[in-house]
Amino acid sequence: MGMNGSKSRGQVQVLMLGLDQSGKSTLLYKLKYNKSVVTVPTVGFNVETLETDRRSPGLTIWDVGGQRKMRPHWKHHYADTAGLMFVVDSADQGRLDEARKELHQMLKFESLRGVPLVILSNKQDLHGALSSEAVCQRLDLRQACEGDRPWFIQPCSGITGMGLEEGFRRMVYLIKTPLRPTQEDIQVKMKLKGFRITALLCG
Ligand SMILES: Nc1nc2c(ncn2[C@@H]2O[C@H](COP(=O)(O)OP(=O)(O)OP(=O)(O)O)[C@@H](O)[C@H]2O)c(=O)[nH]1
Ligand SMILES: [Mg+2]
Repeated sequence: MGMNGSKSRGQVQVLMLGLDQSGKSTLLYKLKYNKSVVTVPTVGFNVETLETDRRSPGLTIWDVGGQRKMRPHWKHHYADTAGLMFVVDSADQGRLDEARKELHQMLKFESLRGVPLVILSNKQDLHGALSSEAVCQRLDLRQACEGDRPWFIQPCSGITGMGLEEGFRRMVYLIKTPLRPTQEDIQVKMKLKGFRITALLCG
């Protein structure tokens, strides 16, 4: 993955969410421009594209503001999302319960059913940052993703850049290798797209 690669095949939308101050905008600009920028809380959203290799779709990253007043708007971005990234400040233990609640609430939406999830366990450069396993437990990730959601937790730092490329590569991998959909998934997806089953064939 890079900034100036050749044209990739198609473009998919990746939604990046997380509490305010978790570091979403910082890590996005670090990855895209290799720069540490001074951010302000995002009101609305930022959109950036990331190039991938020739065989993978390019990523359009939607970085949506995470302040409490912004969170009711998250759901307006769920349609057509191929991948979810949820960023947590792994050094701020006091807000992990709040992060868990927001994450679990988001994952309940039908339109996000089966959409792969990468947790970016950010701010690993700070003293006291929790390990992936500890963050996984605090977010109750196994329970949140049980069933048909592929997921991965990636430690990273938006300041040093550590782990960022790996996290987005993992996202591409999960998007490209979906789990085999179950009958129920197909029915739900068809319903969401407005298909109706008008006749039942009886044997
Ligand atoms: N030490 C450290 N600080 C970070 C890291 N990532 C972001 N920060 C800092 O955290 C603060 C918030 O970063 P933002 O990128 O604005 O956070 P955000 O998640 O986009 O916040 P909203 O736009 O309000 O949702 C800034 O002061 C960043 O410099 C990191 O990996 N390590
Ligand atoms: Mg932001």
